[in-house]
Amino acid sequence: MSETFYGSDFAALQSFDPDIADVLVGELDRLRGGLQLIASENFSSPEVLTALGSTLSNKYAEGYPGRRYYGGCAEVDKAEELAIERCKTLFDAEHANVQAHSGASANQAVYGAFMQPGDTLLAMSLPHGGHLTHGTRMSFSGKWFNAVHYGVDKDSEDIDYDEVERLAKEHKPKVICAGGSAIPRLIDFEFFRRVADEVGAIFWVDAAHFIGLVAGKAIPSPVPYADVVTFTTHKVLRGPRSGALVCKEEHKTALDRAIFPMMQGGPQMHTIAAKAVNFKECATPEYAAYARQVIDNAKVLAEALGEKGIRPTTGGTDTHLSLHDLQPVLVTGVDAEARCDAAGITLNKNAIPFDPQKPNIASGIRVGTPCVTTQGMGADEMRTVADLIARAITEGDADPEHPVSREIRAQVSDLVARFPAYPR
Ligand code: DSN
Repeated sequence: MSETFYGSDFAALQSFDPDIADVLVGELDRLRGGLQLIASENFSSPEVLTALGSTLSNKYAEGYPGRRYYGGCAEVDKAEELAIERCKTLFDAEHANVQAHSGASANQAVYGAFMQPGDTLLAMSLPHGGHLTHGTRMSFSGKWFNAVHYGVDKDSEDIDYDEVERLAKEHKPKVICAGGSAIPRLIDFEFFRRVADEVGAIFWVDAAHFIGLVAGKAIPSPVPYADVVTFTTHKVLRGPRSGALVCKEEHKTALDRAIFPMMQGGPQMHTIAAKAVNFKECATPEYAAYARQVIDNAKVLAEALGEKGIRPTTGGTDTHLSLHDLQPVLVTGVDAEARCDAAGITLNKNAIPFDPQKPNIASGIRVGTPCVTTQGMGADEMRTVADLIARAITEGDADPEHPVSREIRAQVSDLVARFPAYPR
């Protein structure tokens, strides 16, 4: 191994390009200085970031290990083989493809492998918790495929399983998708498998949000039930910003071909190496404890916000996120997001099921605990966080100089100083 590792040389960057160096420091300060509650974000380890900032970024390696279209791939082949094997072991999967650049590209591969333009997809509707790439009109998936959407039940606010079954029987989709971006409850994968079998559909789980909880064995896995499971690697999982998929052996060739050469060209070998590091991290007992704590924290946070009148939809959560209805406190999602932002709390406005507001206004917020749990916070801190959020939303202001914004920011500062992100 060479003694000098060329990567992560911040002093060199600072000297050559102080403008970008300032952005990197500014972002690190932002992460350290506030509360990060976006449910799809996390803090990757320095080891993951080191692999990302490596010379593997230089390598063209179209193809798969041992079958590349370029010479010089011996080292990157080792990284991809490790990532594949670790991913298969972590999820007890028959096959893994670790080349997707993102969750959206992994999802594209599902369409590429199993559907022709005009074919029917059955998936959860975006305003009820689905995802852009699950057949919304603005996305390729809604433009090129006939998307039929199920939603949540009006009373339980959880997936309307009766509707899933009815629509599947009526429309006979090629693919049925479970998963999304704002689903606080566990999904009944066995039910979806049965319905897919009854109508002869492929069963696809987009596990981007909760795969990190599966990796930590904190919730049941979709892998035994689904034909294919796509996911991102940067949410609860805590890896690099990227995607991957696991599938049954019988779909391996179709999905590998759909990733490359159908949807992507050269894989990002530095990111694949970082995914390998991440999968190794996720196989440790420390990670499993982390995944359980993420859920425990999310439950406490959801309940504590509920006690302040910020109602959790479905009555709570089983996962890393909760969705809250702000209508009882007469504040919109967009205002809540801005008030929290001014108070040093980063979260996002979110549509709630049957939302009377437009998506860019929204009646809700989504909060998640991956970041604060990485920082080491527990139940007591979640109650404090709920107090801070509730005060920012009900008494705060979008102006960072407003006295309430200042006061809450000072309390946020004290809290995060006790649980530093990326300790110095
Ligand atoms: N945009 C991501 C999220 O925040 O949930 C999903 O792709």
